[in-house]
Amino acid sequence: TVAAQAPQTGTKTQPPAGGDIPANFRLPTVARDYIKQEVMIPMRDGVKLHTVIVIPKDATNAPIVLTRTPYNASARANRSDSASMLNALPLADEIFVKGGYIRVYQDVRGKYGSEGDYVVTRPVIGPLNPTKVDHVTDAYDTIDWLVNKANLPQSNGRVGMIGSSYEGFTVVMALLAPHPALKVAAPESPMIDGWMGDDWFHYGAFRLANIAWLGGQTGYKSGGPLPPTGGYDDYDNFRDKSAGDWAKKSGYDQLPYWTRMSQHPAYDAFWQGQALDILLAANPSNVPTLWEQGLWDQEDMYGAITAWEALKAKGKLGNNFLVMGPWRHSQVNREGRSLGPFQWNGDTAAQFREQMVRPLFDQYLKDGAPANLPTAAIYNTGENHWDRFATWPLACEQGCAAPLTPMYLQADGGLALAKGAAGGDAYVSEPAKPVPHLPRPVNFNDGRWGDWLVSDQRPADGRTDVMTYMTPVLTQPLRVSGAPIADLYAKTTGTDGDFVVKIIDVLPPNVADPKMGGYQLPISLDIFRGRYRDSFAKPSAIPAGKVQRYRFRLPTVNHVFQPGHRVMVQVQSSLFPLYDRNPQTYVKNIFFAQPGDYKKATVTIERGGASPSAVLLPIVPVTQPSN
Ligand code: PG9
Repeated sequence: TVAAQAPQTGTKTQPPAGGDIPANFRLPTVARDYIKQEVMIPMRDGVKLHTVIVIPKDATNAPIVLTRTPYNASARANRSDSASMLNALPLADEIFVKGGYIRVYQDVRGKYGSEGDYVVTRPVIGPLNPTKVDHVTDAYDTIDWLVNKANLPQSNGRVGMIGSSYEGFTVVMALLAPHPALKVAAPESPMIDGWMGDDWFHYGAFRLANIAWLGGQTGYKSGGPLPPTGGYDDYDNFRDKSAGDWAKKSGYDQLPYWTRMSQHPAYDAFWQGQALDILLAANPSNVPTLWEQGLWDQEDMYGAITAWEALKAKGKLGNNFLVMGPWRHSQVNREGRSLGPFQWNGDTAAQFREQMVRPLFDQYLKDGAPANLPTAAIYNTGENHWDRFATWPLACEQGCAAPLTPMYLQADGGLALAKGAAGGDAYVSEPAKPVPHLPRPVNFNDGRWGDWLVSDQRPADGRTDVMTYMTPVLTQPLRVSGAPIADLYAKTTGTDGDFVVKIIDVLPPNVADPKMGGYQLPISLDIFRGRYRDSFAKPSAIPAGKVQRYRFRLPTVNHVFQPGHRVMVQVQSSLFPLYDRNPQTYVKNIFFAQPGDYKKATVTIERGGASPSAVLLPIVPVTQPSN
């Protein structure tokens, strides 16, 4: 045994009576450089909305930046419990903190701290919303309260709005009848049309990847667990049942929005009445607006560019600016140096915030210098730099300096500008073995969702149910700047079917990073549900065995294929589990297809002759004047 040493005189060696936890432990107070107020702002119907206001300590005459969110305003305004406003607010707020702005986050009605009823992407007042309130009125009433000096004496009475995705949707809603104090807006990848190409469907194909969101968002006022999915591999979890069966098993028959959505699988009045590009074009605002969208936005790939184009058609380019960067969904508010294995020229997201958002907000909220934004700033993903455009797109079907150029599918997997001989390529599309959108096991939460749109397409290339067409090795650079169109002629032995078209940049076999040699980088891809080939509102069965045309627009690109690369097109009939499986038998509502409806079909992609399947590319000379 070791004998205990005698303690030195004057040192405490024994715990105090009561143990080591003092009765009252108080942390030293550190002076915060901001004031945080949590207030309940009354709306016109008496409902009060929970609002977090973060004010720089000595602010006077400061502009306000507002975000309206379904994702917990308190948490959004509290990245960390820091005494520094810079650290307390999200990274993307750095520009506003440095600029001395007042930052406001508000819970939308019915979520987290706000009173009232929550309605998913609540439509504007009218046939789809019988109440007297919507996000237009809630934004208006909130801004009215914020600019009242009696409520917020530190403000200069001017407000900007910013937000991504759902938070971008609430920005756009505010623009439909803006409060006079709303001086500038930045909708970032806003949800504009849930059916055409944003969160819920793409051209009628349902996005299973978002189904869990609905459980988390509408199962609870303040968040809660998502429905159990079964095993790890979502490919298996969703393969043996329809979306409707999955939803039923997950308790979704208790969720009113699921019921509404699943009763409206087509582009009927329910979706048309919510299409914000149409509502904006009918009532364009004069608020300077910066529309942002990622070129590889895996969630809201449709909204910003479509809304901007609708406003352009209304002659409103004077106050509407477009920015598209090399980003996944909402990456614009984080770091933007890379996406998947692709490295960009610096932190492109910080460049957006510091060189585009901040100058525009400073101009209109602080009388700063003119921001001098171009009509469109679009990252050139092949040459790795920003391009500034006085007009956009550079090529399109009608009304652009250049038309679209067909690149035809050819025999033996060829792809060329000249139309080839008539023929066809057949494959069996088997609903029991759909083409995975990522190599299995694919779990929606495995960390690959954000980058999946730049994932290597080689695992699909070579499958017997994926048709691959490719140009020879390019000897000259090839520039595409605009929105390509997929123009397929195909027949199927089924009575319904999906068509996925991908435009791919194939890297040379030998590149500086050897493992990137031969990488198949998708630059634009989408899915189209065949039943909507003649009408999005009124689907119809595909006549089995008869050639039909499937023509649909693909996401916008600004890309240069470099010499040594090849252009590839892949065509397939499923993209699962991201999109639900098409039973390939015409049924009234695919959400509720029965197991016996899912049938194999032989699909033939026609080439040349009277059925010249092609992708129509916005090809333009490599150097283009930019501003
Ligand atoms: N993309 C998400 C979403 C928006 C609107 C409806 C449903 C989902 C989001 O990131 O907010």
